Amino acid sequence: MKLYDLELSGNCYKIRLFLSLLDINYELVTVDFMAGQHKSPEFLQLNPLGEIPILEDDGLVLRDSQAILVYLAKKHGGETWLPSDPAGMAQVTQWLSTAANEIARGPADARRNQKFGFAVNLEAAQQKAESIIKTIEQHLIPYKWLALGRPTIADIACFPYIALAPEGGVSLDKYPAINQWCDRLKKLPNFIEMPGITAN
Ligand SMILES: N[C@@H](CCC(=O)N[C@@H](CS)C(=O)NCC(=O)O)C(=O)O
Repeated sequence: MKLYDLELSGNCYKIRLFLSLLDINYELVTVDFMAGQHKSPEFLQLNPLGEIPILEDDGLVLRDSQAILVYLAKKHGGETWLPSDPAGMAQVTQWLSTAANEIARGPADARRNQKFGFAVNLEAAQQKAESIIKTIEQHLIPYKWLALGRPTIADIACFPYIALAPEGGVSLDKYPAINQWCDRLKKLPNFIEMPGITAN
């Protein structure tokens, strides 16, 4: 199994983290993002969107971090991380969509601007970040995990860019339930760090 990766990408980190939690060995291919390797003709054959992460496994080429989490959960995680019953699957999937929409256009976009200088409407991204962070805080007050009362790929998909929100100028200081959720994730066996997310 091969993961096309960038260390500073929260979307790539989702996959590295989940592969570690699943205790799966794989080959890491570091993409030279600054040189635009992800837009090269060879790379566009793997992903016409010119984005990472990409997973290659047994001839299958998959783009999109949420789709890759689904694939790994169903291939290696049994019913634990993404159950097959309609209600359970949908309850996890609604958070995968949140990761790809509200979180991507909120805290992830604010960080893209503040950390990497991408042209983003910072004020709009920070407002969206505050809004989704408040929603998640309220959701987590009575619950330990985002869905089903246990760790699932809902948590893995949403965690990186929520935890990295301060790098986009959005503080998490006012959100105790989110901080406790992050601490719970960091205690999962085989948790790994990325720059900006430490284990303690
Ligand atoms: N929906 C995709 C988004 C992936 C994405 O935006 N990746 C960034 C790195 S974190 C990228 O490759 N950006 C290149 C670009 O937008 O041109 C996912 O969840 O994997």
